[in-house]
This record gives sequence, structure tokens and C-alpha cells, in this order.
Amino acid sequence: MFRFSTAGESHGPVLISLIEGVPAGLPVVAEQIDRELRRRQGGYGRGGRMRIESDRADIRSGVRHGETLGSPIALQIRNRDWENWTLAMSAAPLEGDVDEEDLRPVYLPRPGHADLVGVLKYDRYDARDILERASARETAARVAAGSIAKRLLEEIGVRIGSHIVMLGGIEAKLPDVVPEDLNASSDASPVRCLDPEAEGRMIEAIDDAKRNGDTLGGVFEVVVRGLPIGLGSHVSWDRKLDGRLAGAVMSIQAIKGVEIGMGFESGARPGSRVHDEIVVDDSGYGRAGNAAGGLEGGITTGLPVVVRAAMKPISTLMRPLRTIDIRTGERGDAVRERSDVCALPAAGVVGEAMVAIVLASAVLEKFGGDSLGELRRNFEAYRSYLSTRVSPSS
Ligand code: EPS
Repeated sequence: MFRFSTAGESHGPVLISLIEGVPAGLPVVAEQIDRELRRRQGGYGRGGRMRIESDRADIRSGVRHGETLGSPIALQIRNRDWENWTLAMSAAPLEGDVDEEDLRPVYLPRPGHADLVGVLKYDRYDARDILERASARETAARVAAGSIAKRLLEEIGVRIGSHIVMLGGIEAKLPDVVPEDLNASSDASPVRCLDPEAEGRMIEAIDDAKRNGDTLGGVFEVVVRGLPIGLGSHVSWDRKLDGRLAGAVMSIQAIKGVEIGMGFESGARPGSRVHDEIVVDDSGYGRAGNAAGGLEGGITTGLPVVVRAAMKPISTLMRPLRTIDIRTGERGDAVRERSDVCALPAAGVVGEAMVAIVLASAVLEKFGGDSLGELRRNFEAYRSYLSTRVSPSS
């Protein structure tokens, strides 16, 4: 299985990704990881932090001479902003006289952030103890891990992209067929949107929100092509791939809803207008549509996997909402920290990473292998088995 965990605070010295289960012999170079990290840093609506950082991954273990060893891969991303936070985020106990302001404490929790529930649960008084880890800065480490998962998937012909389908209530007109190289098109747009007319209105909406001290969310869509039939399983709840994808995407900071394929709309239609009829075409079994979003019974159908996620607006508002001071219990305005007006375009990149991680795990479960060669052989054997099944009329 592809397993990963992350460590690091937003203004600590580094972010770390630890990845296990990657077979030996997978070509990996830092530039590929960095390219993904750069994509996450972009997007119209980002705040000042992204001008400070230029995220790069140092490969600390698990790779030798450009190829994985099968051992745990440790990736480290430096927080450049750390230089401005050495006292406030010091790991060492405080010594001597310290001005409390220099510790940048947060006593006015933001509605919508983890600030309040975190301090109560973990018995802290300074919400910085919570928000430093709850921050979406952590998603840089996810994207680094996701880039390794993408690398693995590329080896069997799987391609992942994303785009923004709605931002702040403005819906993009979707093309009948999403472009083959989705990211080549979406990354060319400042809001990663395929509809130029909607793009203009989205940018205006972000500018308006900024002027009003407000923030905006929206919906992104991840599309995965080239998956074989048969990843995931119907046999147990925790092996259903749709459930695993939804959980992974829902775990991204600020995500409040996930749907697969037609999603919520399918609950409003009769079955005759939802299910993708089974047909035979040149390559064997085919489908008349893809309302299922590439998954039936928790198993891939071989059609594109389509996952959408709704991101709520960022909870740091420059025109703050009402809150209660943790020290005094008195009313106050929520803390204003430097933040983004809209991080939806970046969230799409993070969504790609989480989807890639779940799919890489499902690929390794099905095809196994200690080496890339073994994985490939197992994959090819399965493909040739499938080719004996997909021409029922012959
Ligand atoms: C982020 C870095 C953060 C925020 C944002 C995401 O940097 P800073 O807090 O120093 O401005 O820009 O995090 C949040 C919106 C949040 O609510 O925590 C990043 O690297 O993506």
C-alpha cells in the first residue's frame, strides 16, 4: 500500500512528508515534485505568504541516483517564513524576559477555523498551538507525496488533472469533453477555469471580496484518465474506492462536500436517467455515459474517475466575524492574520494529490510488486486477462 503522513507547522522550520510502500525502481527527480509544488502556490486570490515561499522538496531518503529504493521516502520542504518566526515558534523552552506580543498569541478564535475546538480539546490557551498545524500550509506536504503517487500512476498510463467548475457562486460552462491534457488548459488560467467568460467574472468576484474584507470558496473537479477496470472492491465497506476517495478529499482543509460523477444530482433523477447503459464497442465493453464518475460498487469501471469537492471560503476574514476572547470570555472580533482571499485554484491541485495517493494505493493493492518491473508484469498479465473478457461477441 502507498502510505503517507506529514509533519510540520505553518511557521515552523520545515514541512515533512514520509511515504512508504513505493516499489523500487520508480524514476523520481526533485524537479517533478517542485513543479507540482509550484502549481499549488499559484492561483488568483492568494495572499502575501506565497510571495515569501518558493516551495522546493529536498529528497532526504528512499531515492538513489534518481530511482526509488523501495525504502521509506522522506521529503522536506523548507518554510522560508520561519526566519520571521524563530522565537514565536521555537521548540526550546522560553528563557528570560519575553515580550508576549513577540510570541504572536491568538486569543480571538476565528469562526470556521480549528482555533476554538482545538484549544478546548487540547487544553491550550493560545490558539496558535492549534492553527499552526490546522493551516492549509500542510497541503504542500500532501502535494509532495501526491507527486510521487502521480509518478507511479504515470507508469501504467494514468493521468490526473483538475479544474475549477464554480467559484463564489459563479459557474463555469463546461466543455462537452474535458481536454485530454486537462492541466495544460486549466493551469493557463489564473483561476484554473476552462471557461474564459466565467474566469473574468471569478476574478472580479475575488477582487470584490478582497475590497470587502471577505473570502470566497467554490467547487473543483478532479478527472483521472487511463485507469484499468477493477481497482477497489465491493466486498467490504473500507475497500470501496469511492468511499476512500471521498474520505481523502474531504480531509483537505476547508472541504465541506465531495461528490463522485453525477453525485447529488443523481438523487433527483429516475434510474433511467442516471445509470450508464452497457454497450459493446471496438475495444469491448463500453458505456453510453459516465454518470457513475468511473466507479460502480466501489470498483473502477475503466471510464474517467470524476471527483468534485466544495471548499468553504477561508475563515480568516479581514472584516472579522464576532467571537469570544479565550482569556476573558468577553466579546471581540476574530483575529485577522495574513491569509488568502481565495485558495480554490490551489485546492484543486491538492485534490489531485489526494486522489493520486488513494489510486496509487489501490494500484499497489491490486498489482503489488516490490519493484516497478514486477508491478508492470502483474499489470500486463491482468490486462491480457481482461482482453479475453471484453469481446463477448467474438
Ligand atoms: C498557506 C499558507 C498560509 C496561508 C494559508 C495557506 O500562510 P500564512 O498563514 O503564513 O499566511 O496563506 O492558510 C490558510 C488559509 C489557513 O487558514 O490556515 C499555504 O501554504 O497554502
